[in-house]
Amino acid sequence: MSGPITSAAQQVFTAVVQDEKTADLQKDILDPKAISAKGLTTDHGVSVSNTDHWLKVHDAAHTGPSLLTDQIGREKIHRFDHERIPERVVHARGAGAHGYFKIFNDSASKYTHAPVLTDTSRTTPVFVRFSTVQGSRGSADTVRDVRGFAVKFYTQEGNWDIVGNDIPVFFIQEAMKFPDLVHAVKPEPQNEVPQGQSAHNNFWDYVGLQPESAHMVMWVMSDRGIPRSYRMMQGFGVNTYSLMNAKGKRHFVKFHFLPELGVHSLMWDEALKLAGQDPDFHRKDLEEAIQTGAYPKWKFAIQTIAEGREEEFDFDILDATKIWPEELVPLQEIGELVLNRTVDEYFPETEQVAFCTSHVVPGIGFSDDPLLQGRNFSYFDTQITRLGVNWEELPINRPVCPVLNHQRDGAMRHRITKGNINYWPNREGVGRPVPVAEGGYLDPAQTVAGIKQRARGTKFQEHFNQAQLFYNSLAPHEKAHLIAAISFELSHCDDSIVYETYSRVLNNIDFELAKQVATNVGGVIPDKPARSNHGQSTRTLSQMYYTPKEATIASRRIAILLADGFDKVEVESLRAVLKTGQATTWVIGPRRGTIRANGSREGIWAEHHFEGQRSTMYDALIVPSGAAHAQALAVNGRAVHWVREAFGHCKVIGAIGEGVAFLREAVQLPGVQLSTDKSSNALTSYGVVTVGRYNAGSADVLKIGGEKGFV
Ligand code: HDE
Repeated sequence: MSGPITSAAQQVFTAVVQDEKTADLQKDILDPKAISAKGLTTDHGVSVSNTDHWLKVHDAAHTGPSLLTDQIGREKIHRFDHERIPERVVHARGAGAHGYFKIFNDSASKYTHAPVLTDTSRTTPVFVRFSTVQGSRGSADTVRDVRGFAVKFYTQEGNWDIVGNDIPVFFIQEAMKFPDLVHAVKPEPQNEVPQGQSAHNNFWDYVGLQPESAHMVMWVMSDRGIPRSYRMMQGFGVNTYSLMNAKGKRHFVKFHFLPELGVHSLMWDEALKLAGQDPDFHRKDLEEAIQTGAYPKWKFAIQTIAEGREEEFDFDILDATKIWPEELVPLQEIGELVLNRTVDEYFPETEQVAFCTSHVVPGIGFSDDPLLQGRNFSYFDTQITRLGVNWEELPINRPVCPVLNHQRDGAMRHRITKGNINYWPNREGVGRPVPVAEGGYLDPAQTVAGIKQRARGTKFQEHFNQAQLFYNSLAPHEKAHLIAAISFELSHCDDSIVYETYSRVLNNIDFELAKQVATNVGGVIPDKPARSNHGQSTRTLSQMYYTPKEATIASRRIAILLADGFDKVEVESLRAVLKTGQATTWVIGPRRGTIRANGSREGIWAEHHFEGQRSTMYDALIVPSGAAHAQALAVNGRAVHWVREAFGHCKVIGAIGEGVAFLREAVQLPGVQLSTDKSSNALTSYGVVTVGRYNAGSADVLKIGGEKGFV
């Protein structure tokens, strides 16, 4: 899907990336073209004259044995043998990009003295990695799963990592359960099946026996589990952190990222097809948006609770299976995150980037959230297995501020530290600890008392209130999708204990939900609710709440279906208008090549043929006018299927002139009456916009009308 970067886009791109981290990375960037005069060398820099023939004993007629003595051949093969490193035990598949973070005002100084959150003159470079959780590095992007949303802020006070997800809660309350959860969701041990899916016995067995997962299961089975794009997801820090202001006052805090484009999802049928048609759909989508200059953007917001007020809620504010409802704790939008540069090379950047929840900067701290406490141990440790103990020296991970300490040696040490001092205290005062008053990190003094025991607080015992709150807050079509999703998953479980147990769990959330799922999957159909539904809802949980107020086509992929005999002037002006709105257009035709315009030998180049790319890869499609073109489309089964499938996935469909007749007569969309009345909006809720002959001045007819998800 991604084309070459245009020179104009490249210029914008070079103009905006002169930040400290980009400058820092330049030290390690090799441009092979710039030094190509040197030619090929071994790893120790010696010029190589031949890399294709192993040194061997042979004469003109016979190929003899290869000689171990060939140091060049050996190096090439040995080096290759060691190209792989362990993939992440979770979140193995990901995509990353560079960008920046800026705050709008200094309102957060009430809560924190961290300049990254208070100094309006700063632009902090960031690296963000999005990921799926269950699948391995080569799995598909559009599977149903949680998405990782990990942000590394390269601040002047050191690196700060928010290692978050696109869902605000988690499956478990306690870090120690994590290995069980991950074993249960990952492919089963006996046959390593299934890949990239939670639809199997072990996952549903585990969550059925862990009622604290109920809330999170609702989120993953909702449309949030199949985002349209990484750029259209919320991001959440999930855990409860803390902020400390200049006076030493502490607040508990949750971190949020809100996408400028709103929250949008695929439809399940689309996600399933995309997993085969384009397994890199999200990865390429991120790259394409940045390269066309439609930079992904999020508002950054915090929720804060003053220390001392933590007991005022009917849930424990340290419990990661609970949200802090926004009616109780409003969001405060304080900054903006923008991604404006793709990586130069995947492995050294996206694969080697390593996040740690324990990476905070002065003014930001932790809480006793038991999940967070465990995570603070885990991340550093896992990076040692993946990358070695000196992983923080790797270019993508090293801070932009100076690093000085007496940690030394270890495999792959890069830095060379001068002098004879590698300990503290020392007679020369080298590498002295920094007093808190001068910016040293402060661990606040806290009174801690209690009985040493393996337990969790009382409010941690309640698991269904917020699962109900979430379910009640969904729009009817979102509920229908959720029921279909759980039914899909439980249908893939062939152990009756598993699907029967889970239908019982669902009855603690909602009676109708439990009945419908149990009916679909052959579970235990309840005759009465296991627990009454409290009936409460909150509008910020439905993803419909995040639809942008102003409809936008920015970064949307619009297909133009053409066959020979179309109206060239119309299509060219159409493309120009869509480009102004920052959408990308793609001509799809009966062949890759020039599609001839009406009455002309000239035409327009089709980037793909109908078979090569499917409607699933586009957000909208347009059928322009032209009698011969419309007739040719009408007799092409694949073209007709293209439109029908797009309709089934609630895509916006535009048609002009004879294109309308093609829709009406050949495609025959079920239940839809086509209108050529441009002023009529009646059909937009079906995802269909029909227009009369295209008027070059009016782009409004092409607005993305039907919100995906309405059926
Ligand atoms: Fe992670 N998690 N996690 N996790 N997690 C990892 O670290 C872990 C949890 C999240 O793009 C690992 O570098 C434990 C919650 C993301 O590189 C590992 C627990 C949330 C990423 C690890 C959790 C996350 C990871 C594997 C329970 C959302 C990918 C590789 C206590 C807030 C970051 C790695 C990237 C990765 C441990 C739970 C998000 C093993 C022990 C909750 C986005 O350290």
